[in-house]
Amino acid sequence: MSQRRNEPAQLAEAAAQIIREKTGIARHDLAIILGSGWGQAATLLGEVNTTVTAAELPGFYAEDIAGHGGAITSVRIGDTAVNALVITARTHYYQGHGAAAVAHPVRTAAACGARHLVITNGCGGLNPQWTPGTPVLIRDHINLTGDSPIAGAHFVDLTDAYSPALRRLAHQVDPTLAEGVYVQFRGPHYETPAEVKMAGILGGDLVGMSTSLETIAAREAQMDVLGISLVTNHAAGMSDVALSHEDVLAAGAAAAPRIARLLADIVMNIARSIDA
Ligand code: 8IG
Repeated sequence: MSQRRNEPAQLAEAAAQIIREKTGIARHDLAIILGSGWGQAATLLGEVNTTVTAAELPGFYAEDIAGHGGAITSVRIGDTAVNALVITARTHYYQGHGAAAVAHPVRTAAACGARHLVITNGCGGLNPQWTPGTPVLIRDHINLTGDSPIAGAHFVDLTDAYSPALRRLAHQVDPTLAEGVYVQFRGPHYETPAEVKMAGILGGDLVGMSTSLETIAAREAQMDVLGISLVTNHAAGMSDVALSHEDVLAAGAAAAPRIARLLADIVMNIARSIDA
């Protein structure tokens, strides 16, 4: 293996080592990435152990975007023995640091021992019935970035990339949860109405700027992935109103308590299945 290919793994191991030291926990079983609108969930998940800020960890970009935090918090899930990493220190592809930087938090979680990854995001919805505030399970994705976090001849299978078993655990919590195909665009601009129409013709239901590259990295690391989107806006052209980041944040804030409860219940269900 070339030196270049090893670099992401070494950087993730360096960050994991700091997390082990600062938390005093040798192994975290589960990781949860909190996207736009999902921030309140952290307080419901369980007892907080330690928070490590992005600035303390190699490979993380302590960015300053409204609605995006920047830390990794170690939480013991409910009454289980499962230790989870709650990650708000996410790097987006549109920040321009490349796909490996996007994958780094996922690889760090894997290096901490995590075999399960819950990825959340805020996104636009194509189904007009999905009003802002609707949570949707990700069934599959279409990666329109044209990029991959994987370098070299490592041909990772993406069949069932979004674990059917974890989706069943989520449906136990809420059987009415819709499922959809997530389409990752590069961003940071929102789509044109024509691009949203294209996404629909391709088989997409949700449009966003994250998750797909993270899921690819997680599957490379053989983690089981659950993806949950919060539809914070009708995708461009699907309603009369123009898109604004402020409206997106407001929809996220309005849905926050409900969504936090849902995520906490789903994570608890996953933690119990790990604990069992
Ligand atoms: I929140 O409508 C959120 N993120 N690409 N399109 C894309 N990303 C988003 C959208 C959206 N809403």
